[in-house]
Amino acid sequence: PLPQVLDDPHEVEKSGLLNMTKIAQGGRKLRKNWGPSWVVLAGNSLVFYREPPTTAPSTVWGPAGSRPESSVDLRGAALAHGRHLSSRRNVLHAFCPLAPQIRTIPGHEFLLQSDHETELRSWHRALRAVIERLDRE
Ligand code: I3S
Repeated sequence: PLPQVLDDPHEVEKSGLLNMTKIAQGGRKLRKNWGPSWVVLAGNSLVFYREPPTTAPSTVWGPAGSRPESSVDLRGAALAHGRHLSSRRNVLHAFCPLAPQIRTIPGHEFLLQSDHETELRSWHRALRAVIERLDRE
């Protein structure tokens, strides 16, 4: 699914450095593996890069020429506070179903975390706005 977004880049709505761990993939629970990630919100997607861009950010998809580590489709996604899933502070839990309209099918789940509460709140708002927009489409 990723080449499509690279061929047709959407405007970046938000990007920044967060701590991230996947916790489930295709409904299968994964062992946590927290690490820093350069996160880019654009179009229907949330894209994860290992490194922040070295050149002018915001209009490009992460570092020029670098491949994303992974990405998720936000259609049908749901957000929740991650307090039940982590001892860390300011944790956001995101669930992305494999089929956008079928939220009962297990999908991908990950946690986003920042030491700065305002930063995590602002990501929560931005993600919620995109998910709500996609819900109306
Ligand atoms: O949900 P858990 O199992 O308490 O998550 C912790 C573990 O993943 C731990 O690694 P080990 O697999 O070596 O136990 C990590 O170091 C912790 O960071 C995880 O918990 P937090 O509360 O940081 O999400």
